[in-house]
Amino acid sequence: MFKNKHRFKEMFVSRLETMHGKSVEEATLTDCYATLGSMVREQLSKDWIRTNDFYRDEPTKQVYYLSMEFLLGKLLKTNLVNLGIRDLCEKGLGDLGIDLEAVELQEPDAGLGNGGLGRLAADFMDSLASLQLPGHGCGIRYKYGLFEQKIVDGYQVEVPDYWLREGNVWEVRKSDKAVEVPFYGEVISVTEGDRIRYEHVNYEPVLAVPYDIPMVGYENRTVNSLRLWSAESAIKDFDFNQLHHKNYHRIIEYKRNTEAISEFLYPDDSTIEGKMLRLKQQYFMVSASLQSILCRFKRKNIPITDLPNEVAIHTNDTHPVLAIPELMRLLMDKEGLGWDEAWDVTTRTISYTNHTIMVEALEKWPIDLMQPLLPRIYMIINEINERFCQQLWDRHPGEWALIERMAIISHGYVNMAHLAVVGSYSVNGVSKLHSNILKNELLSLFYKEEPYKFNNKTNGITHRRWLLTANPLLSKTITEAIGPAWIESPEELERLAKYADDVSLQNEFAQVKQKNKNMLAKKIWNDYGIKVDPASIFDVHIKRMHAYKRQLLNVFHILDLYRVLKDNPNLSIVPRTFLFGGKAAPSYHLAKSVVKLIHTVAQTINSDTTIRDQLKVVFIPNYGVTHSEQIVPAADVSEQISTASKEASGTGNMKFMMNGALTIGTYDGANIEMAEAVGEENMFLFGLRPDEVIHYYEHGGYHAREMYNQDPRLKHILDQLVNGTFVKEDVDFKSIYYSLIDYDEFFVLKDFASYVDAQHEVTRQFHHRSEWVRKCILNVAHSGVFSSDRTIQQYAKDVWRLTPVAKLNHK
Ligand code: 26V
Repeated sequence: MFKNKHRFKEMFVSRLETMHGKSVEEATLTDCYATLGSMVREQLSKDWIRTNDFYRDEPTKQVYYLSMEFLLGKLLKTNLVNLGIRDLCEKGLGDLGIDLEAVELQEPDAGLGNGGLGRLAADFMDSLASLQLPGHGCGIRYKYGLFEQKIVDGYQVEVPDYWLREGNVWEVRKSDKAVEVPFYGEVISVTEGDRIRYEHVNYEPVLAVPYDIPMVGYENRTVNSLRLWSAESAIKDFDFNQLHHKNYHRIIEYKRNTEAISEFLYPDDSTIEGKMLRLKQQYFMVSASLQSILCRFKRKNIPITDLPNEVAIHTNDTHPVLAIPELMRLLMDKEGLGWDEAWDVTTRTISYTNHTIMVEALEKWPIDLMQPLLPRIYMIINEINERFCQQLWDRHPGEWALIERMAIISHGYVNMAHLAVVGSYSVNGVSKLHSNILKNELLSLFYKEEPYKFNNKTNGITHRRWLLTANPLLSKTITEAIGPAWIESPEELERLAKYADDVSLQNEFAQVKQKNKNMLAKKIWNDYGIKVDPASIFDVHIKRMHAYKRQLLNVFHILDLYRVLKDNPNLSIVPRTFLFGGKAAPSYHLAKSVVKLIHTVAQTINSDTTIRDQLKVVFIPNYGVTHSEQIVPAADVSEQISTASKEASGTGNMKFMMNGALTIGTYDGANIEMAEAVGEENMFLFGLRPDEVIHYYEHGGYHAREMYNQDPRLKHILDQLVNGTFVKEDVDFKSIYYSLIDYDEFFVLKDFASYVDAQHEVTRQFHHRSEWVRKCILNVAHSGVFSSDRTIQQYAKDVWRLTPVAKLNHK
């Protein structure tokens, strides 16, 4: 590592000169970022190679985490922290008149994910490396990440996110490790002695080129890899030039179609639009990853049937579940195994996590789409289905309806969740509640057949990024109170609990929160020109925009508060700042209308001087990982108000808890386990319980219009949406109005009263400063169990059966 500050400065100056031909005085912050980034990558490359060599030479089981999304955010800061050199760099750069924080902010966010599922994958990478577990990510190197959200006249406008514009210092292209992925073509059978072998011919090859990104462990010299695949033309430039003019256009089209595969991340977490390209992406990632995994495994010269002892392959939701038929294909067609042997290996290698019960997000591929694109894969899925249905028939003779409901292929579609459950040895949900819903509702028929496959792994977040790095002030306070052990063992945070009543610790906590709020207020002023009162309650709702996450419920509470203030001009309340942030899928009109509504409400309230700045509403545009890191440490109140049963787990909820915000939330996802950990009295829980919601669904919902008629507050709010209060042309808000009055699928009106009561309680308790801060301390103290280290240890032990490689430290 950089030996000392003096040496670091010398290296930095000289690297700046060679890379950019500039002196320190001339250098821009971007130059400094590129320079420091390249120095850091160089520094970690020795450990990276060493880790790889170790994994190659030692008999250690590896896990490969297949995910269509890795929402990495920025890497420089965490890499510096994990390498233990951030202080040195900060001081060294400080001497040169350069602000490290400003340099770090130059890095573009790697936004290769939609939300929770993608960020979870990134947090898992951090925990795997920090726990010295041999685990790697496999994904796609999208040229464009999740769209950039611009707000024009209050509306969301999507702009492509070309995050690779200035290159990516962290990635290493490995052309020699490229593999070919076959699309289209036909399958022929070849008889070889007493067996039939299938061959996929006349296919269109796509070259998959890997780019590896180092995943740095926390102060342990372990550097794992995230391998992201890029799609390229499989036709060499030479052949390209030789091609006859007549073919030219076809070749150009092929090249364009090929490169399109790794061009865009699908910005949709609720529907499966643009289906063909998405399916191509999935197979592309899965096939390339499996080919490279098998290639690495085969270098060990052990029988292929030993694969499950050496390798675990995890599928992050159903998106990579073509891994099941693809592994079958490789084992049978390339390695010569028979069906039964291949099936045995496959079903002992692959495991699956479900991340949602929202029906729209459960993937089903039309056969008409899959069969021509992936003929061999479809053939294998068909065979898996046939055998599975036969097995069901043997167990439940004559039960046609049951078999139809469980089939992998039915009514012209391939049901990916069914394929996932049948083809893997472990199926898990991401919170206790969600795992129970899988067992008792969504996948109950499968649970009855193979109960032993089902288990729970409650999500977690990396406390290194979300507390240690994102909230240095709080980290320092915690370390001063209980020592630094929590950094390695986050469950040690528990020791804070006994100081919850300690007035001096309470003061420290309060001061830290205030400083973080001041910083955020300053940023909001600088970036958006909105003045927010740092003494007000910072009430934060940041996550993807979705009806089930109920940003609307929050807006309705704001509108209600606003009405109260308007009706009582002399009333003084605890001032509140409501912060929103989140992207809506481009085709999700209702969610986009809610973005517009928030802006409209913000404009009305923020410009109304009669309420004397007691309310402010701010929408942070283009919400992403970096915003989250800046906002979470400054939050007083964390909004986790999804319709009970709908949020599989949530991970934002854990980030706020760990940073000492109090949660206002429903009995949903991991909120319930947070309450178990910290005690319900230290949160603000409200609303329908999951079983009540499920009961309503089973009985056709409830009468939303009655709520509207009964509660004058609701009537007033809803009428405002359509009576011209906000804008003359209320088209957008009319759709919101009718979505609630007609059906109210997510129980916004039903939970309104209970939510408003809970919010009153928030206000009441915020007055009692000492009591409030005591609760903040208790939340932090009991948040250790939500570290992704705990989650990953559970996966490693119960699902993947891995052992840490502590030896790496001492080499
Ligand atoms: C579905 C699709 C369908 C095709 C287009 C692209 C796309 C992208 C994502 C999804 C499913 C998203 C599921 C998801 O993000 N679930 C979230 O997972 C978090 C981590 O487990 C969990 O905390 C959240 O509660 C859950 O909503």
